Amino acid sequence: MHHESSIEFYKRDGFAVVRGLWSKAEISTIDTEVRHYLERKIPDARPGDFIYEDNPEKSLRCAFRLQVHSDYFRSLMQESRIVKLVEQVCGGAVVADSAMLINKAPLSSYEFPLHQDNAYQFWSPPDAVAVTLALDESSAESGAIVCLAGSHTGEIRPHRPSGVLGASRGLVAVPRVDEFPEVTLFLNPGDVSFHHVNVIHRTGPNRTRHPRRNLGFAYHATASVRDEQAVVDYERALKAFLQTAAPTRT
Ligand SMILES: O=C(O)CCC(=O)C(=O)O
Repeated sequence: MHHESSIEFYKRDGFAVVRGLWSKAEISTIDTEVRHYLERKIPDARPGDFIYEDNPEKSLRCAFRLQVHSDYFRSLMQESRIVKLVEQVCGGAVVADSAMLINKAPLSSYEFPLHQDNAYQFWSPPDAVAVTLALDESSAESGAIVCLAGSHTGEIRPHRPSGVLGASRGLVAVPRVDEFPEVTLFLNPGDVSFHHVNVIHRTGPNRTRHPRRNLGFAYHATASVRDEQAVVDYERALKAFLQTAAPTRT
């Protein structure tokens, strides 16, 4: 594996992919842990920790804050394989913040519109990274992440509430097509992608008959600070949105 070239790629484009960081056997263990997590009752779950599709099956869309509810996923988020890579791209020590599961159920139509993660994470300087560990195949048909190459070097652009449950904010104005090339992050189970918190990205619908599940982990450099007031304001707005819009599972 050529991690050095991934790091160069990340610095230039704002994202990179590392193939086969987890083996097939390890992914099968993680898969079992995900299933157990979703079957078990989480007594202290907060509204918004689980987001469901508004379909008859009420399929899972996102599970947030896995690190709070599960020792297993907290350890996975802190695994040295990922942390070392993140430290290399951030150029120093990092803190692991959160773990989530993002599911695109078979034939689910929801899209995450173009956005920058730092529009709701508020890190300054923006030395923070989102890591995606693929549990299933990500393709253009299954709703892979699409990044705009080089967009991480710009500022955070104006965002507005997206109306999409699980993907709270989207860009107000779509960048011109010639501004940044679009790159689809094709992933196989066990592959990892990492993207800068300022990189503009989106995901499409899943047009396949198979689930497309990713684990997402967030990290920030120890030297970065978060605008805590902005976080509080954002979370208040998000809570209000979830109360009006979120389908519940009975
Ligand atoms: O679908 C995914 O795995 C990633 C979605 C996304 O854009 C994000 O979490 O910021």
